Amino acid sequence: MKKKIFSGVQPTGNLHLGNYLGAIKNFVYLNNDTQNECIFCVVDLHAITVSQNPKELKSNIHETVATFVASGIDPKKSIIFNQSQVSAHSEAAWILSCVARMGWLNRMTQFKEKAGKDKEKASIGLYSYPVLMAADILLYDSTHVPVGDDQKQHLELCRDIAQKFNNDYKIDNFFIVPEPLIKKEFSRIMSLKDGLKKMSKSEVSELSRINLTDDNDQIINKIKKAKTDTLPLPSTTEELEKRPEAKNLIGIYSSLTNNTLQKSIDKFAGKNFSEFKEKLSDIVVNEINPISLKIKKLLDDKVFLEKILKDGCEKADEIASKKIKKIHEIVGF
Ligand code: AQP
Repeated sequence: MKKKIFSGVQPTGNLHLGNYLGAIKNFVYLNNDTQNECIFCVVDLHAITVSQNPKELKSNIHETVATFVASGIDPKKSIIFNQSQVSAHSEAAWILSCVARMGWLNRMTQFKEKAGKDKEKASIGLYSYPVLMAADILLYDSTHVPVGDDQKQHLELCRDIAQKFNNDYKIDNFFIVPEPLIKKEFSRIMSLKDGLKKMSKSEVSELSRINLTDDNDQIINKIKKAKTDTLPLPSTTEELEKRPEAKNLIGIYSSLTNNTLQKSIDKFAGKNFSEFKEKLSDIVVNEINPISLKIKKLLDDKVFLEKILKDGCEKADEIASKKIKKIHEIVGF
């Protein structure tokens, strides 16, 4: 049985090392396996759950497609499209929002984090975001969803929605209950300025993240300025656990070198951060520089990027419109 893979990335600019290591690198790996049918979506409907500048949104959509391709996703093997161009997503989201329960959504920690103290002023879209995410996934009978650790709770909600719909309408397996694909280690990359906060596109400080469009000097400078403690690097995982900034940097190193955490600890135990940071900079530059150069080149060819989206939309629409038609029949429209 072929695995049906679906995942999305918001075109909110500043795609970073966290998005790459938590999600996009895994997309590339899945794209390269001929046993998989992959769909990678630029989730622009999700992006407008917080205010966006329309001109920037358009260019961020292009940047996200360019990042997918520059990282190694082949648009001939995988479907790449933007969500707003396939109307079944919005339609299915409404129907599924009549299946999802308020109590389930009230538990979503990402809404609490993003809405902050002023929940009353958050958009309804930000609150119901996970229902749209469920629609995205379920429309394509996706069996597996590669995401970073921060999306785990939303995926559990998607599974609950699929099961409740199947039960309510008494149709076994109409919606496939998808499995998360979350890497065991290094699935949450943290801010370079605070090892307890996730690396994020919307963080104001540029020094908190390594953008995939950063040049070599920017990367080296950001790693040099990354927060650390004053002790030498630890020699055990127990000690590392208590030092979030060191854990994050060692985690990034391990992820990029395909090493276990233990191997990286053994390599740098007792060394000072300046020596380690030099090695880390080399590894990050080595991985990100070719991607950064390709992104810039692809962004000069908007016609090519638009063609990828147009072709992808046609393929995605063909699948999604069949599914939404069946959903209409099931609910009695
Ligand atoms: N820090 C992270 N570590 C590991 N994985 C991450 N992802 C995001 N941040 C990290 C994963 O990247 C994929 C795309 O994320 P997204 O852009 O759709 O949404 P997000 O999780 O809201 O990303 P950000 O950077 O935190 O954006 P803002 O600041 O706009 O909210 C997802 O698979 C996600 O898990």
